[in-house]
Amino acid sequence: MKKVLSVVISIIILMSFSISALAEEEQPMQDIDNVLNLQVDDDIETEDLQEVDAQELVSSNCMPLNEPETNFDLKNATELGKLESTNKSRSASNSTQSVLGTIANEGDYVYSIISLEPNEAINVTMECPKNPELNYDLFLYEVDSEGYIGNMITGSVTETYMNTYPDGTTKTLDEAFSYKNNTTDVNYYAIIILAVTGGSTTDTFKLTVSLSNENDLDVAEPNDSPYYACELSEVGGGGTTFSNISLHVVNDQDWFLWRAPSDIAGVEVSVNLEGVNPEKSYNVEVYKAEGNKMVLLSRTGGGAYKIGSGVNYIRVYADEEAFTASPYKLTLKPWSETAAKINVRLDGDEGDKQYASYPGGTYFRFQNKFCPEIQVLSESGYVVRNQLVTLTWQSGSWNEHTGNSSRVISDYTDDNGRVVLTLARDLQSPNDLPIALGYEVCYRDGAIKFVDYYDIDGIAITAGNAPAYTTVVYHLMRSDYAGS
Ligand SMILES: [Ca+2]
Ligand SMILES: [Ca+2]
Ligand SMILES: [Ca+2]
Repeated sequence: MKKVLSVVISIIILMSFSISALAEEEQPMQDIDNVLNLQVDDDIETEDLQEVDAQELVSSNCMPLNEPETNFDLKNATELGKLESTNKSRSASNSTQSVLGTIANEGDYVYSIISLEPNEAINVTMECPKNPELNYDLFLYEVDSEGYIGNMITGSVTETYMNTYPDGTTKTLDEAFSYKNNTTDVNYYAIIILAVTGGSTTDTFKLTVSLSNENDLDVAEPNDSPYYACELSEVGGGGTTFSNISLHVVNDQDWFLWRAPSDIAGVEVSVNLEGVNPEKSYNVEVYKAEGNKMVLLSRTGGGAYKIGSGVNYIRVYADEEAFTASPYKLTLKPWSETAAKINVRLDGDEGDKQYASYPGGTYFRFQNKFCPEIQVLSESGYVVRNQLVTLTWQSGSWNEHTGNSSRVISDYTDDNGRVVLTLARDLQSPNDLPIALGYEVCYRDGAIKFVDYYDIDGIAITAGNAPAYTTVVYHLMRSDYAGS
């Protein structure tokens, strides 16, 4: 035990050198009692992907939808080309129609009247003119049989902000809403587009309206804009999948809000369609709100977005061409850049004999190869990507002047927060592992008797500001047959 203690002290001294050389801030040294209280734990926890039914989620009210200052009077407005309301001739359970329009002057508005039968739902999208000088908003109001405006029902009032999309298009986010007629009456409504800022006789907007049966809508609806985003629950370290959601018509779009914790760096967002051609998919975008401006976040590749802590908005929508209505699953896999925990699975060349009970206690044993697998996690349990991990090996027997007394090797974690650091006899410097001198001897009694010669070495693994992982290990020189 005395020997183990002296090796631990020497690891601590070595670590204090390497840490002060590597890190900006010196870490507090661990006290020896803690270091000695070692656990023989060679598992890396892998948190499973959690699954959450969208039924359990609630609508957020993070972005309040204010009524416009304009008192709408349809007598002063232009009616857009008539939209076809529900009629018996519709064979499919839903229908989609689009109309283009312009608004010449700031403050003017145009409208379209639509009727909804009981249990009928509507999805409305307004693609804004591609002109940063214009800001148009979209509303749904009640109207009576005389055409008089009643209460505002819903709307979408984002401020124009030109995002550049991966296909090169530069445009502001579409205004959109969805609504269900939950009454038992046929009701009339006015879809109104208001030119809040600017006007143009040439820059067109495109209004798309879909009607469907409310039974076709998923449980998270209405959620067609950040104003009605569905709030996602906490996302686990292994990621979380949200199910029981769908795109039911071509212009349905689903918005989700995720409050990311402070140790977030990015998130992989993916959508998997259920029960259809796996090559088909929906689009996913992540936005930050700056007031009422929706700012598209940049991708680092595939479905991976670099994001910040706090409120992030996720948008799922389909391409118009070749749209397939389908249920889908939304999966979030977060990662961090803030190391808080180091998990280690010790490994080497001793196979199933890699834990040995010698007089110093039961510790990991290797001979010519030591290759621990390391996983770095953040405070929230998110994997820490691209994190420099350093392994310091300290011989318990070699003198410093021989050049064989220590090795320091480093590498970066992969996308799963993992890295394997290898010291072995046959590797080049600095990964070359010196042989053990065999200063410790242990006679192993049993059916077959052996004498083991070994060193007690020290190991320290550090990553960022996470508490260091330290342990003593047995470094076998040879095992001699001593009779049976
Ligand atoms: Ca707008
Ligand atoms: Ca939906
Ligand atoms: Ca929706």
